[in-house]
Amino acid sequence: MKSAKLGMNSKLVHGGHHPDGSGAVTVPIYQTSTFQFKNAAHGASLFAGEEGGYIYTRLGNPTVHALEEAVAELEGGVGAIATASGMGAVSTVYMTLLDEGSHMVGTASVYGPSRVFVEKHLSRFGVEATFVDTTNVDNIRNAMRPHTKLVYVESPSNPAMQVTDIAAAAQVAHEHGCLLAVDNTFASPYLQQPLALGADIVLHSVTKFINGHADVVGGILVARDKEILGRLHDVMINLGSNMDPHQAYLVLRGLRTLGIRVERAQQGAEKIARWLEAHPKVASVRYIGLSSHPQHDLASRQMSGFGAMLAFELKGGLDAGRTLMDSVRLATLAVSLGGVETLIEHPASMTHAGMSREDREAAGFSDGLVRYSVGIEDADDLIADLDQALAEV
Ligand code: LCS
Repeated sequence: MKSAKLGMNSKLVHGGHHPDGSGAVTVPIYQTSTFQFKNAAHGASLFAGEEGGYIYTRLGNPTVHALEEAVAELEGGVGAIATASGMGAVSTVYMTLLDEGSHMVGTASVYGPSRVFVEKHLSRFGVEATFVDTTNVDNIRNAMRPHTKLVYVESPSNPAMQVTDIAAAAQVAHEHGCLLAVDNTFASPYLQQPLALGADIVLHSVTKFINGHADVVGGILVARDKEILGRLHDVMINLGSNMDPHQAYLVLRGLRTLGIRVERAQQGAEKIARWLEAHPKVASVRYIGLSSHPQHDLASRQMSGFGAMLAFELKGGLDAGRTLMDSVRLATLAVSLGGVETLIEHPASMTHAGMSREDREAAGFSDGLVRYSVGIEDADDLIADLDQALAEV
C-alpha cells in the first residue's frame, strides 16, 4: 500500500518496514560493521558493492536506513540521517552550514548545549552567533548579517516553552539566502512538521518522544531536498556520529507507539497544567495548551496538539524548587524528557547549567523554573504526587 495515503498512526506502525523474505514482522538488526562485496568468486565484478547497496555501517546500514525512511516520511522530507545522539544531529547541521567567518541566528532558549557548542567551540573557527527571542520574528530579521548562513529555531523551546512562527522564520531566512533548521524534539513529528511550514532541515533528539522509553540516546536529521541531505550526510559520516543498528532497532520499536504515547501524555499534561495554574504556591505555568500562554494561538495553528512538556515557576523561587524536587515520589528527578515515565528537573542547575544566569534570563527562564515532562501514568496520580510535594514547599 502506498504509504503517502496512510494516516499518521498507520505510517508510524508501518514506516520503514519492508518484507525481507523471511516473514519477519519487525525490522531485523543488521549487527554488522561491514558488508561483503560481491567479487568474481561470487559471480560478480570486484567492487560491485560500491555501485549501490551497503559498504560499511558508518556510511549506512539497513536497520538504520529503515528508521531514516520512517522518520523522513513522517516529516515529509526527501530522506533522513540518523545520528548517535541529538547533539550529533545539531553539530552536523552546524558543521555543514557554518563556514569560517560565517554567522548564525538562533533561538535564545534552545537546549543549552546547542548554544554552547557554537559559542564555545565553533567560535574558535571564527563562527559567530546571535541568539535572540525568536518568538518575535523581527528579532531574527534584525539579527541577520550579510554573512548569516543559518537560522536555527527550536520550537517549542527547552525549557522556556516558547513557540516560534516557523513559516515566518523560513521567509526571513530565505529572503537572506540562508537556510532554516528547526529542532522539532519537543513537538515530535506527530504534532508538527516544520518542512511543510518552509523549513529546510528538521532535527530531533530521538532520545525523547520518538523513542520514548528512556533507553536510547540518538538523533535524526531530515532534509527538504537531496542536495542538502547529501551535504549533511557527507559531514556526518566524516564526523563519525552515525547511529548504531541496535540503537536504530530500539528507536523503530518506540516510534511505532509515538501517536498513542503523545496523545495520552498530552491529555495528562493539560490536566496537570490546569491544576498547577490554580495552585496557590505556583506563580506561573507555561503550557502551550493554556490560553494564558503567549503563543497559544500560534501553536494552535502550527501544531496539531500541545504536547506533553510544561514548566512552572514557584512563588518561593529557587529554594522552593529544590524542596519540590526533593519531595516528589512518582515523578523521577532526572534530565531528559519525552518518555513514558514523568520526569522533573531544574534547568538552572541541570540541563542549562552551562549557560550564564544572564543568558538564561535573556532566554526567558529564571533560576526558579521547574520543567516537567509528563509521561503516560494516570494524571490523577501525578497530581496527587505534586500535591503532597507542594505541601512540603
Ligand atoms: N535538542 C533538544 C530540544 C533537546 O532537548 C536535547 C537534549 C538535544 C537536542 C540533544 O539531544 P541528545 O544529544 O541528548 O540526544 N535534551 C536534554 C534535556 O533537556 N535533558 O537532558 C538532555
